Amino acid sequence: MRKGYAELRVWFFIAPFFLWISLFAYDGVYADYKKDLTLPTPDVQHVTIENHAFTPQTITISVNTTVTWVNKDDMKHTVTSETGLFSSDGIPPGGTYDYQFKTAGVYKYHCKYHEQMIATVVVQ
Ligand SMILES: [Cu+2]
Repeated sequence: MRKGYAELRVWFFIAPFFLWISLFAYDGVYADYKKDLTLPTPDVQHVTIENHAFTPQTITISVNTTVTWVNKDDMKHTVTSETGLFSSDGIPPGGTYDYQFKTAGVYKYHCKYHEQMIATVVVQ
């Protein structure tokens, strides 16, 4: 048997090992890469506007959570902060309004059109 052929046979057995090692290493590098690319996704919570009420009437969320109000009534409502911090325009039936709460606190709000519609967002 010629020497060159023997070496080729050795590589035939060794090469898959190197391939396996390199794939393993790549997987580790790629996992780190993916981890770096993954930004924290902002949390979103929903409040439903239905039957002239906000549900839940008090929602407790963590800082940086966005609240999306969904109007399921057949008339316009607003989401209006007691302090003027945020205020939607009239949200039409089927419409939504988003607000992101970046500071801990207790935020009372109401609907401009219907005084009895009051609710609270607690940010902690
Ligand atoms: Cu209203």
